[in-house]
Amino acid sequence: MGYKLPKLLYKYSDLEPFFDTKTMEIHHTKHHQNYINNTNLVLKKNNLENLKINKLISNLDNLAIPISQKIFLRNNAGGHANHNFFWKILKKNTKPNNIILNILKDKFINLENFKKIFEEKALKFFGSGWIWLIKKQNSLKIITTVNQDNPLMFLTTKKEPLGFPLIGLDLWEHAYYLKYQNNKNLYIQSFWHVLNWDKVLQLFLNK
Ligand code: MN3
Repeated sequence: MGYKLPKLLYKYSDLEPFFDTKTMEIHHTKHHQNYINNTNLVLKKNNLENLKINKLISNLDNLAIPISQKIFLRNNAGGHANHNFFWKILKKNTKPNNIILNILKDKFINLENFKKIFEEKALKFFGSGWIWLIKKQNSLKIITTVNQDNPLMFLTTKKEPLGFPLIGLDLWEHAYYLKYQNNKNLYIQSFWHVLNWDKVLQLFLNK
């Protein structure tokens, strides 16, 4: 019963020296696990069925639970969904292929410019949250979300997802503080070395 911490397809040390072993381990076994435990608590308390996590977070409005628990779920089920996604798009030494390069060219001129805009927006983002590359109706957009909000949530009055995530980067201090301390910029730069472009392409083609 309940959600379980997903197994990673790599070792905590596999993303060194960019994402360090200790941070990966604490991030996965403590932070992510905590979001899962909290989510399971609310589901159990309310006898809610175990929807796929992405389905749950896009369906929060319709749950018949008190608003305080809805907010708690938004933060914690959101945290589970976000980290679930994050681990899957991490891998060292992949490169964007021509399909990806062309997609990015359409919207951002070229890969370097895309990275620059993404980095600037991530650096400027204040507080805890995430930066994303999302796809919506075949158009790409870089957005940020606060706390553990996810682009699949219905965050506007439109009653639809903001878009489908292709890339997501955790901007919470717990994601980088052990290795990078206050140097958020270095952390953001390091992300390009561990971003799994093959997975990004797969997500783009599937959405
Ligand atoms: Mn995190």
